[in-house]
Amino acid sequence: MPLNLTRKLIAAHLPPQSTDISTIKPGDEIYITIDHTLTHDITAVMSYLAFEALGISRVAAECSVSYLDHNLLYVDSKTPDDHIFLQSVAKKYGLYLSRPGNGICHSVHYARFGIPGKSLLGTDSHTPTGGAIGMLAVGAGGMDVAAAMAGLPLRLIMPKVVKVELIGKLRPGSGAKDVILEMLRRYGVKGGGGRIFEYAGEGVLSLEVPERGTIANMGAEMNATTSLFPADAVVRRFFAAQGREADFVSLEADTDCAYDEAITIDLSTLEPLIACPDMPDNVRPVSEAAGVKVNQVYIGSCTNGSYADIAKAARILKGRRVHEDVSLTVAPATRQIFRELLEDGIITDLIDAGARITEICCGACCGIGQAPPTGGVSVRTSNRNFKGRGGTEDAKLYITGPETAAASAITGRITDPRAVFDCAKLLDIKEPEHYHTDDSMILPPILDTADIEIIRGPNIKPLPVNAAPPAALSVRVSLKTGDNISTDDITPAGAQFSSMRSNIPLIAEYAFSRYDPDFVSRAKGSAPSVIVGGENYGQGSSREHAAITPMFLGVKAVIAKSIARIHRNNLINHGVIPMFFENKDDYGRVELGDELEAAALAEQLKEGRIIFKNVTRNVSFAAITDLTASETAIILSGGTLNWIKAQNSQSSISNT
Ligand code: MIC
Ligand code: SF4
Repeated sequence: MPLNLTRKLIAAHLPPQSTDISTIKPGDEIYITIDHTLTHDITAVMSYLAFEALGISRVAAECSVSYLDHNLLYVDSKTPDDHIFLQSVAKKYGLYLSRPGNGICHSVHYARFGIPGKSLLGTDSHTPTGGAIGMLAVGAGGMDVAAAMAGLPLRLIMPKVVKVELIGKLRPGSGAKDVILEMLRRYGVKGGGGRIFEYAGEGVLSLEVPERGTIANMGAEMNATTSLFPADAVVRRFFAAQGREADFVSLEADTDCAYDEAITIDLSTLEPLIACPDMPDNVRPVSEAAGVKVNQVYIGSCTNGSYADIAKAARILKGRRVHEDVSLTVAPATRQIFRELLEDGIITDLIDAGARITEICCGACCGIGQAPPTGGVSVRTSNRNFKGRGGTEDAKLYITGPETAAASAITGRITDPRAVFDCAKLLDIKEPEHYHTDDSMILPPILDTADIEIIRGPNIKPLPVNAAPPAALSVRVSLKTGDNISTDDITPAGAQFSSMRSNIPLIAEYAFSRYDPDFVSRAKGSAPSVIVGGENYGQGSSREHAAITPMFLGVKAVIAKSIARIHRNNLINHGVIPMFFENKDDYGRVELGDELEAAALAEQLKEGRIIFKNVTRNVSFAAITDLTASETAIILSGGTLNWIKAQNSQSSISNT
């Protein structure tokens, strides 16, 4: 039977004795084996603490890389301490370590480690960037990645495979960012749920690997499981340019294969687009936002920090000056890209124009440095513009491509690049035919690790572990939210907070601090409690702190209209029950502070339907779960760590 590329990759990663791929339907629970893992500094510590707790002596995945790339702004000793810990962990357990300054995890991974056809699990929601080279790349929380490093397969709900047929060619001034912004315009921030977007069609051939990376990367903004491109002649060229042709594997969908859904985008109709505050799907043509006064422009991130992205911006800026009211910062995604830009004189053009070149890292993208001014407007080439994401609560973030960003930096207003530059003059800018390769900032795994000591700074506190849920639950509602609450709302981004990630008791003090500053005291005062959420609760990042900190504060369940994929899994991993209103109108019958009772919680969990009595209002409502049998077992054990340990002890008993 002819298979689409997604199904081919899934079939190749089904553990032995799995059902045949042809019988697997969307919505089925499947397991996939994981070849590569990646972690980064602000999610890694929890993940390696979980890995240590599993008691395994060496990572079991083919290739595991620990990247130090997000928080390089050492505001105090906490983050450098974390980095030393992570470097010692990498040595001890057989991982590669990409040192600070080598580049952003996703951009380095597909260039230096990725292999078409391999699976990749990363503690970051933008791990799907690897789909640019035909990897089956999925974002997850630290616990899932710890399990994958221990050699366990990933539990996944089989998504629908959507064929995204790209036809035509991008016009001058439009770019890959406009393709994914068009997807976001169509699907919205939750419309990709339960879907994998598989790109196909003649238009794909006109997109270079980093452009595909931009598109695959921001599938995360639609809550998609992942996005995938074929490993075709373009990918082969990229591998040759990286000096890695031997790692290239050609991969395409079979002719006449079937898809669950299909859409078409005619690239030649796309004009420059921009996502307006405060959601990535608030997409408009740049011309509609034109004229808004701009204080800050940031060009970089794992989304648009490639050689060609920055070279295009530089060409628009060449011989001109950044507007006096604008701070323009540029951060190439990797050291390799930075070096190419230096060698080609592009960095010179940028600094001549008045750009500030910042460190090679995530930085500004997640509010670690370069916060906009009070009430300011920041135009960014990154991927998320949630409220507060840039580090300033009331700033307005606009997300767009490098051409619009550069044009806006010059005029000081949001500007369609075609209004100030003949964009046909950008068409010759391509990725280098040969990149300078130097992996000296990647420390390879070592074999003899017996004497390696793990160095733990004072900020690294143990990973809290939940207990099994009680038979009956009596709780208060400690928070009621609206729709599209992001993990940035739950666990704020930014330099100060990111440095607290290894210390749950400390970072828990700031849970929801930007959204509702009274949440922590309320949760502590009313523990145990539940959170009531709207649609798409927990969208955005993979940070499991957004599940662990409420759990630490006594939150037993989240009852929402819907919950974003990675966050749902993180809640399960930490024993917090994700539930949904059976009747969405019941959301209106539960208010902050209400007292709820679920008299038969543990029993009803097994049936997936829990009856709550709202004691305060004297009404009852039903909450349902979508837990699979194994997820229910995990919840009943109090989380994944307890569950794996219980499985291990059972199997060692049956093995003896
Ligand atoms: C992000 O882009 O939001 C981050 C920071 O990379 C996160 C990871 C995290 O919050 O720790 C992500 O995308 O998962
Ligand atoms: Fe880093 Fe931003 Fe990419 Fe997240 S989205 S990995 S913070 S550059």
